[in-house]
Amino acid sequence: MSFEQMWASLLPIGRDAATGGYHRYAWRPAELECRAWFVDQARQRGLEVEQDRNGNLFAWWRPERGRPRDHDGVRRAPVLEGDAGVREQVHDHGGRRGGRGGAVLTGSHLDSVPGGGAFDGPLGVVSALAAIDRLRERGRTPARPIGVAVFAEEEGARFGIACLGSRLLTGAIDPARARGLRDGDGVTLADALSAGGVDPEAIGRDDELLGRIGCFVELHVEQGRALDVPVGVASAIWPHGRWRLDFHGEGNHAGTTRLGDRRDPMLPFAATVLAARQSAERHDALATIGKVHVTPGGVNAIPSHVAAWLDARGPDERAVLATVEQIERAAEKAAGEHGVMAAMTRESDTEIVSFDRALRDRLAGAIARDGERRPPVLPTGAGHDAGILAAHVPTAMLFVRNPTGVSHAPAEHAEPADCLAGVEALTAVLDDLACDPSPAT
Ligand code: HGY
Ligand code: MN
Ligand code: MN
Repeated sequence: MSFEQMWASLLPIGRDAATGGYHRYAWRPAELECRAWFVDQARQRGLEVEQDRNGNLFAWWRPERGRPRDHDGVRRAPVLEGDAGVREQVHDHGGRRGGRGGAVLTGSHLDSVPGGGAFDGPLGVVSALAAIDRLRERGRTPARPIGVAVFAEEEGARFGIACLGSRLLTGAIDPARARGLRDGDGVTLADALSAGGVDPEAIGRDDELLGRIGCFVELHVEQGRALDVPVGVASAIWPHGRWRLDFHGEGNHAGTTRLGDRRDPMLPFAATVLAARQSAERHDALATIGKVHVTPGGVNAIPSHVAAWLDARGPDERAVLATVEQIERAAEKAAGEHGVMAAMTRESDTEIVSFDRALRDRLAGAIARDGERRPPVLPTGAGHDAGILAAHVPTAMLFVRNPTGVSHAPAEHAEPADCLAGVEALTAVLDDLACDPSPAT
């Protein structure tokens, strides 16, 4: 199946016909269908499918048995070499042998935000499978395993923590805390995993699997308007996090409660939304409140409780924290003025990620060698599993141009020609990192 055919076959799954937005939530039917689609595609290619202890999927293309694992690179020394499980720093700067063992992992995720776009996640997975096809068409074979990953619950749209699958794999979240996470219907992650055939007691850091990964290269649609050529390389991910705000007031009748007698949590909530915007502007950061639950949610009832979720990000960690602190103070102040109790809890945070310099340069070199000009290098405000993996293995990202600049919404887009340029770039990268030097080069 070509890239276009794979893309077309995945496209209808979880799509809202009215809006064109996607609803693919971890372990829900649409996302399970996407996972089944991936397993089917992997098996059609004879790749070995593995589901790890944390519900992440991997499709492996392994070197043929009997092939030598090590070789002397003449023009293109591998970043990865040695026995799987040997983990050393990459210190390959431009052609000399760097020491590292393990597989070259690529891939991304198949879950979506509510009403999300088609490209965020799936583009990386479909491109990875298409890149393997291209390598095979060209008679290339891996000298070390190439893996395609589908990480679970990257968006955190169901259980609240973004990159949950990769956080569990790397030990970035306590498994007991993860098991207790609840979705909007009160279902725990433990129960959702059990229903999906994953033993919730077995989740958590997986050193054996991590030890098999030599490096990770995630291809992703660019999520702003920062790229004016088809393909770019990521330099960094901005620090970002999520906080929950709770405003507890007093439920009462909308028609009989005098204004002065009310303890309406909606009022400090509204003040906090405005404060978030002002605070972000003051600190050169970003702050968004995009999700709110009002209890009980009656038109003719003063709410008893408002829960809201704040997403804050920015190029500078201190600025992000200063933004959030100011929002918290504003929430407390506004709550006090209305007889409401306010509380803010941090749900997740991710420090600034600077991608591995040597691997990033290696990617740029491989793409340029392929006849393309050297790709631009750019940071992003969007989070990715690559950002979590980066603390454990050399990690890099490729971005594919997004002409609308829209993401997490139906208008998210990448032109077919740019998608194919992304596949070609990823093919060159995988060839460079994982295959023996070709006789022609
Ligand atoms: O929320 C994010 O930045 C990402 O798209 N998961
Ligand atoms: Mn996303
Ligand atoms: Mn994504």
